[in-house]
Amino acid sequence: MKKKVAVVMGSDSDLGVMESCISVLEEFEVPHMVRILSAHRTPDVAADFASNAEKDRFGVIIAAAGGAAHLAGAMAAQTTLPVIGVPLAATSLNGFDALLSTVQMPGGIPVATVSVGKWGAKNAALLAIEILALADTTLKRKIKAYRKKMTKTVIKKDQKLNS
Ligand code: RP5
Repeated sequence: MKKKVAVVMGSDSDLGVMESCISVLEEFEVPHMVRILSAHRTPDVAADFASNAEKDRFGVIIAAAGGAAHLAGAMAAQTTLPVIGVPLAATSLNGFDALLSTVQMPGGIPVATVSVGKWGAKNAALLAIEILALADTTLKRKIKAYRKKMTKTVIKKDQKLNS
C-alpha cells in the first residue's frame, strides 16, 4: 500500500498558500490528507495526529504555520517520520519570524525547512515526493519526467526570447 503525505497547517487562513503544495501532490497522484492542526490552539490534537502518523500509513508530514510557527517542530517531536516545515508570512514580520521559528530546531529533532510562502509550499510537496520515491519506482519515474519537462520549458523560453 502506498504511503500518504500529511499536509497540516495551523489555520484555515494558511490554505490559500498551501494550495501550491496540495496541487503538486494531486498532479503526482500522491495520496494525501489535509488537516488544520495548531501547535498552540489544538496542541493535544496535533500531538495525537503526529504520534499516530506512522501507524496511519503516512510517510512524510508537511507542516505549515505563520504565527509563532512551532507546528513543524511540534510534529517532529512526536514522530521519527521526516517532517518538512513551510514557514508562512502571516504577521507584520512577513514570514521572517516563521522562517526562524521553523528552521532553528535544536539538535536531535530535525525539521527540513523550505522557503517562505508559495514556493516553499510547492517545494515541500516535491521534496515529500522525492522522499517517497526512494521506495517507489513509479514516483521516481514521474519526478524525473517532471524535471525534464521543466528543463525543456525553460530552454523553449530562452529560444523564444532569442529568436
Ligand atoms: C498560525 O498563526 C497559523 O499557521 C497562521 O499562519 C497564523 C494566523 O492564524 P489565524 O489567526 O489566521 O487563524 O498558527
